[in-house]
Amino acid sequence: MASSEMSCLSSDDTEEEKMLPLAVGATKLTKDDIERVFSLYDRDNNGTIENEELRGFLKDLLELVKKDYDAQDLADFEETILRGVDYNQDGKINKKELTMILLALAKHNLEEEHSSA
Ligand SMILES: [Ca+2]
Ligand SMILES: [Ca+2]
Repeated sequence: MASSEMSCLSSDDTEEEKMLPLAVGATKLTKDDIERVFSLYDRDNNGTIENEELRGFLKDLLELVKKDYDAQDLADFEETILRGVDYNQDGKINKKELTMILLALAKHNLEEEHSSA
């Protein structure tokens, strides 16, 4: 009957590739992309990206849009993101909220010339 073969769930993460779909300039996001990004950052799998997870996510995001950033930029960025997409105001990013961020980013990639000094 059911041959339980213990399908190996062990993930070798030898390669340290953190490829965000938007890094390659994707303007079309699939549900898979979002799932992938979400699970990449939601390390404890509790359904939200928060605290250090959020910090890491924001850092990666900021690097995409800005090469030179400092702690202040990161703090501003976090505030902007949370104010913009944290609909339930819990200071965490859930999958729905992440979707909004990724969509906004994809749009940003398109427009690209929104330079505010
Ligand atoms: Ca989490
Ligand atoms: Ca939230």
